Amino acid sequence: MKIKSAEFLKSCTNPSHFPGYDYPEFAFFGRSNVGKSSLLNMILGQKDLVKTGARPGVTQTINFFVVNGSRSFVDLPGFGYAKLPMSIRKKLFPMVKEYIEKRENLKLAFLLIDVRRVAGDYEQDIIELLAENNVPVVITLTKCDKLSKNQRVKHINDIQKSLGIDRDSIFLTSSETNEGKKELLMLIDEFSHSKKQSTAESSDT
Ligand SMILES: Nc1nc2c(ncn2[C@@H]2O[C@H](COP(=O)(O)OP(=O)(O)OP(=O)(O)O)[C@@H](O)[C@H]2O)c(=O)[nH]1
Ligand SMILES: [Mg+2]
Repeated sequence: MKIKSAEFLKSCTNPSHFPGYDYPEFAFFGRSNVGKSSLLNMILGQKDLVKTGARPGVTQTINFFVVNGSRSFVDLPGFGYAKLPMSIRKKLFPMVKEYIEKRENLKLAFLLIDVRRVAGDYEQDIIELLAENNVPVVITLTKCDKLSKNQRVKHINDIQKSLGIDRDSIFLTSSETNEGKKELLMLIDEFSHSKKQSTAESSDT
């Protein structure tokens, strides 16, 4: 997929305000400060279309972007960061949960994990919610520029173990070096035409 245009559409906190279009939608999940907004800018080839910041909790609304007039990309707020005030964390989880439950056009979720961390309860909760709603998920490791090639191997192993998944389900990225951009855009292409399994179908298998 080649990015020809990318526009910010709107910020929402309430599902009644979500856009009504049925463009294939791609959403970015992950703890605060993991690099969701930066990865979106990287994929879209923009410097600062999406607001980023060094302090956790920059994104506190669900932000919709229309790409090439035919795809929807969504920047979600992160939570699960101990430094965020409890009042904010309490508000953000139900918002993200509702988003997952309501978006019929959500084709693929990118779950971002800082390559230097391991997966914990936060990631398990998101994976569970996505599975319950039949949304496929790709594990996307961020900030890979921070580690040498050798250091990465150990970290990737640890993340794989903490999630109990195989290496093929993990993608490496860096918003600093554009690593992983081509691969993620290929995935987006592939999933743009996928049909969501109904709950009845998935319980048969
Ligand atoms: N070195 C490096 N820094 C990164 C990368 N991605 C993000 N950062 C930095 O990490 C910080 C957080 O990035 P954001 O993109 O705002 O993170 P976020 O996940 O959107 O955070 P919230 O909106 O608070 O949930 C910023 O200071 C970024 O510059 C990366 O690939 N490499
Ligand atoms: Mg953000």
